[in-house]
Amino acid sequence: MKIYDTKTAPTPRRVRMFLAEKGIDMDYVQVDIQGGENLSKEMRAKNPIGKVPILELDDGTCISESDAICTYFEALQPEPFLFGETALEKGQVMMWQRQVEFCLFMQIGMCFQHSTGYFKDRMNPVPEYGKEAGINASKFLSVLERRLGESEFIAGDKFSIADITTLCAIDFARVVKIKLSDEQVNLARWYEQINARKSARA
Ligand SMILES: N[C@@H](CCC(=O)N[C@@H](CS)C(=O)NCC(=O)O)C(=O)O
Repeated sequence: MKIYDTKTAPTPRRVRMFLAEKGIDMDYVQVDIQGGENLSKEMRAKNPIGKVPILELDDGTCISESDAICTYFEALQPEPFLFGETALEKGQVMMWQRQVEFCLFMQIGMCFQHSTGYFKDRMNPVPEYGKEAGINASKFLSVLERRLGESEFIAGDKFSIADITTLCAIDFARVVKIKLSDEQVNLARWYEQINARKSARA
């Protein structure tokens, strides 16, 4: 079993951190996405949309999409529960996970791609869209600031995949100069706590 990974990219980091939390060892194969290695015929045979991460099982079966890979490992080894344990926790984790993905992670990704032209060899950057996406991401940080004023973790009183996704998004946001503001004290408290976990170095 192995995972096609790119050490510098935010989405594969989510999976590395998730597996570190579970204590699952993995063989990681580095893919040069800036050089376009992910777009080769071989890689597209593993994931037709040419993105990392990709989990390849020993029989050659591939699972792409970071959430799908994490879901697979949660089913194989449920504890520690990172998608919630009870029905209520599962619902709340998934609710926050999706909101963080759509309103923060993806917005930061679009801001990066459209304002830096990093992938201009394979897409048409639209700088105005990049700017708008950055504004959207900053607005959602305010939502999280309020949330963390009433909750220890993003999805409730337990650490979950929603915290992993948020940490990876906020760290990557530095590349496009989106940072927590000095007033966001709840986010700062939460960040310090999550960033101190051993898995954050995975
Ligand atoms: N929804 C996918 C997103 C995967 C994704 O966008 N990966 C980026 C790295 S963070 C990538 O492979 N980019 C290469 C490219 O766009 O050519 C997931 O969660 O796995």
